[in-house]
Amino acid sequence: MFFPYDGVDSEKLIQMADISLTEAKRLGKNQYVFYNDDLEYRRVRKNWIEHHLNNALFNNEITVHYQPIVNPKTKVITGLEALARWYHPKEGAISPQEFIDVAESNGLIIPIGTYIVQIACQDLAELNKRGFENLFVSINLSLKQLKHPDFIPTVDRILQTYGLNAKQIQFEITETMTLQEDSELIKTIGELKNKQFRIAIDDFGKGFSSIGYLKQISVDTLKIDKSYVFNVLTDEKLAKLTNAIIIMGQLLHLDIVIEGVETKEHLAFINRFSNILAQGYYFSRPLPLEEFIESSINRN
Ligand code: G
Ligand code: MN
Repeated sequence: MFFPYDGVDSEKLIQMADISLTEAKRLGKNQYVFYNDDLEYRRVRKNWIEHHLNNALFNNEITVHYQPIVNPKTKVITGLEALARWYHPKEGAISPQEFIDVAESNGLIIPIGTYIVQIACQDLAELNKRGFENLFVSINLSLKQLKHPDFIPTVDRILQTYGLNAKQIQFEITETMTLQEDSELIKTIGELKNKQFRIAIDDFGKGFSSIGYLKQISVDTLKIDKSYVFNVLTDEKLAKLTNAIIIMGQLLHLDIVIEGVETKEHLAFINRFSNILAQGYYFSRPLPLEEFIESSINRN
């Protein structure tokens, strides 16, 4: 960035330099990045989010929607992924990728994460009461949340409040969480397993550490990253890799969920495999609880 064209106050200039540096790092080694309009837009947006996130939680602007996880052949729903949504009365929808990132960096992920677990459990109890007794709810966790010493006691307390069984709850952790040599984290995941919670690896195959994960922790489910199904129709190598991941997962007796199934063609591809689960817009978008209940009642 250039003084004085991009800004005159030092705080803003430092922030711009920081954003340019982050962008350069994102692009790879030995890069430089000039500050530009796109980065400026992101800076302003990030500041806005930081400023409004705290109130969002207290004003109930953050809600939880549910996306069905289905057997793609029979369309039977086995579970629901709980997904956070933020709708600001003036600004409209703010995507979870945007606000979860900010929440991770300023610590708000702890109260937001607890809130999501609480709502998901409350809704699961409601589902059980209304006859959906065999579903599980799958909840995304952030590394910070999982590392917080109060995480397990908080989850225990919420479970007790709603009289739920841990078997109906799955926690999704992503492979970007570095487990390497983090024995504390591995212990926490082991403790969750002992308490009968299900553990899923989310976005499996997106990063570099997937197999390492399977060596270190015991999990129940692999959720194959959306980028696989998006490209299997045109990329033969990726199709074979997908096949290999499914075989590996099944050898390990894991549930396999194919994420991002959007079209009939995607469905035809995944229907070549047996005993897998799938999730994506083809089956359903994430829905508010009541809409999910209504649509399932109408379907039957
Ligand atoms: O990282 P994770 O797999 O938890 O991300 C889930 C996100 O993916 C949610 O925000 C959800 O709305 C989105 N999503 C769910 N199904 C589809 C799909 O079929 N296509 C695309 N592009 N996104 C999806
Ligand atoms: Mn997920």
